[in-house]
Amino acid sequence: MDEKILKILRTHRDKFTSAEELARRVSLSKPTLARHISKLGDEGYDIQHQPHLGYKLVGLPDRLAASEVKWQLNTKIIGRKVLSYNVVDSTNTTAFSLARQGAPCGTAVFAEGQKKGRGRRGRGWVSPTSKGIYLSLVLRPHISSNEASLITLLAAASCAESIRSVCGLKALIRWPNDILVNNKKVCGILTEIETEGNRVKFIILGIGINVERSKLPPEAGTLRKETKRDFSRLDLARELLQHLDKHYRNFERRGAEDLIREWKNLSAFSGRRVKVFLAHKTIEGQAQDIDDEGALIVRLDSGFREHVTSADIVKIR
Ligand code: BT5
Repeated sequence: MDEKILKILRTHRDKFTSAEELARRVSLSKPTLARHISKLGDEGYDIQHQPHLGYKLVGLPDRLAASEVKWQLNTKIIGRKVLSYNVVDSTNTTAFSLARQGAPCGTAVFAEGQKKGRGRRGRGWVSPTSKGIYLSLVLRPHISSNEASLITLLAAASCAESIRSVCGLKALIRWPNDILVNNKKVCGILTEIETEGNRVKFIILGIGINVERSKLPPEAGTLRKETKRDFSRLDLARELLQHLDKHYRNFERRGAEDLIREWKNLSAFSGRRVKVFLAHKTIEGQAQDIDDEGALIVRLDSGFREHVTSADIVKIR
């Protein structure tokens, strides 16, 4: 019922809808309608009421509610199903179990907060409630497992682009999975895969973005602190889904060529000297390129070109 009321108010955004008309359209009496409106107010919807004019929606709650994320979302695959939770252990864990139950490609899982947000290699992701975006997507690309890192590239390009367009910030990608603004990490990506033989069965793509200031590790930055623009988490979340959809569909149709080209324009490295911490050694050289499986090509001082598939931290000089 609340959804029906909201749908009408959203469609007439910035205009009053008379109480009579609204009540008639949702088949409620006016007093019952008033109770629903008051409940929506408690949930954070700012609905103005003028006795002679009716109701007008003037503000949305600062929550990533599925209905708000989906409202007139212009995507074909990503976000075709959106679920939103209050606080979960990890949206990646939730998405994993949904994927195992057959959730379709593009299913998006949002949470307001995470109790056990995960980074890579057993590290954590600090996820203060309602201060960031915590999103996991179920993806079912037709690729082999050694191409899975292209999905991280795809996510990184989408994150950087959406931060640029919504916040007006020069977001850069630090290969493989970080987004930096003014050299501070504002976003991290965690790609987890389930395989069947050499094929990818599904991928859970987790994205964490720091929006509001709060207690975060020293290397972290937040978008609110870096930008002067007024934006909402909802605007950013919706923009992110649009970019992910654009890149994902293009990737499915045409492969990674366009993606890699666009990725390079957003890379913090391109030609810079980097230090790469691998599992058993540390290498230093010039970051030259990305290969067609998404590995970073580092030219060592000896001239040898090392293809780095999974490094830990890459430092830029
Ligand atoms: C990442 O790992 O950067 C991947 C983070 C992915 C988080 C998303 S949130 C939605 C989804 N559900 C999850 O449970 N996870 C995903 P890594 O490169 O390993 O970086 C982790 C390191 O970043 C930590 O060891 C800290 O040093 C630092 N860190 C932790 N929380 C941070 C934050 N909020 N902002 C910036 N840095 C953080």
